[in-house]
Amino acid sequence: MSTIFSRIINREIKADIVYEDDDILAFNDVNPQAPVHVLIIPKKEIATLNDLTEVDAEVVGKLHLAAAKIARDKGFAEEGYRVVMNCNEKGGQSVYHIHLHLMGGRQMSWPAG
Ligand code: DGP
Repeated sequence: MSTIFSRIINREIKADIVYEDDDILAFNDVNPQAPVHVLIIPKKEIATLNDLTEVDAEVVGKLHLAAAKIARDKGFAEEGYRVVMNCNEKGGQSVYHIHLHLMGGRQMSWPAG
């Protein structure tokens, strides 16, 4: 089932896009939890981490490569940052189109809440 992220991919809803290629899109989170908080998503609709199959391996790798590139471009790759993907209700997922959160620009704590 399509989510609001498909509407962002299709430019039906505005987002502050920071990176795009044929397979993925990255845009600023509407409710940032860090000075930089970017969501990196595949253009393919995949609801949760549980729905990934072998054919998705490359695009999942590309999500992480994009995270590192954006961190470098924004200047905090060396000091450090966090990437996280929430899965289902207890994992804190609210939009059912997989997305990597990239957060940087502040000290992260552990364990995550
Ligand atoms: P998660 O809880 O892991 O499913 O994260 C979903 C994130 O998506 C949350 O941090 C807020 C963000 N978000 C939800 N709707 C929109 C939207 O319409 N635009 C943008 N830019 N971000 C959104």
